[in-house]
Amino acid sequence: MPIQQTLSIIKPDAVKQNVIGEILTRFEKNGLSIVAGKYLFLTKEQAEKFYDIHRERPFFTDLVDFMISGPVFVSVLEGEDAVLKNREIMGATDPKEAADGTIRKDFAKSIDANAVHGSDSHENAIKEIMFFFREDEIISKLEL
Ligand code: IDP
Ligand code: MG
Repeated sequence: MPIQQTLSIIKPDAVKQNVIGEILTRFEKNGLSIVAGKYLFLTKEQAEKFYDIHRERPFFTDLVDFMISGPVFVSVLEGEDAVLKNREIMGATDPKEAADGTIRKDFAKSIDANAVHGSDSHENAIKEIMFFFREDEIISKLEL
């Protein structure tokens, strides 16, 4: 499997629980490296644009309101098969269905407030990384 990068967002519910460090540790313990990161408060316009693919879904307004309810921690994770690996570490969208030991099982309260976002494909990972980071803000381990 190739070395990939993927975008992670620690959502406002997890930031409020003060578990940014615990969540980042799970990525690192599972072979992913944090190669870029920033703590920020999304604007409504940013949240709407980021979740544009869900614009027609009934939960879109709630999703945007939730994502701007507090600061988030956005990072780029790098490692072998990073997109899929991150999705495995995150667990299912609905924490009720998330496997034991996953982030969503341990930190998410509901399908709306589900602790983390992770890119769902290599193509979307590239788009999502570019949404938040300039090229010079990412320091790949491959370049060191
Ligand atoms: P994902 O975050 O696991 O990739 P998506 O289907 O891409 O899940 O949905 C994006 C986000 O929208 C979810 O993480 C969740 O916060 C929210 N969401 C998805 N489905 C529902 C729903 O049925 N009700 C409320 N919120 C939802
Ligand atoms: Mg998704």
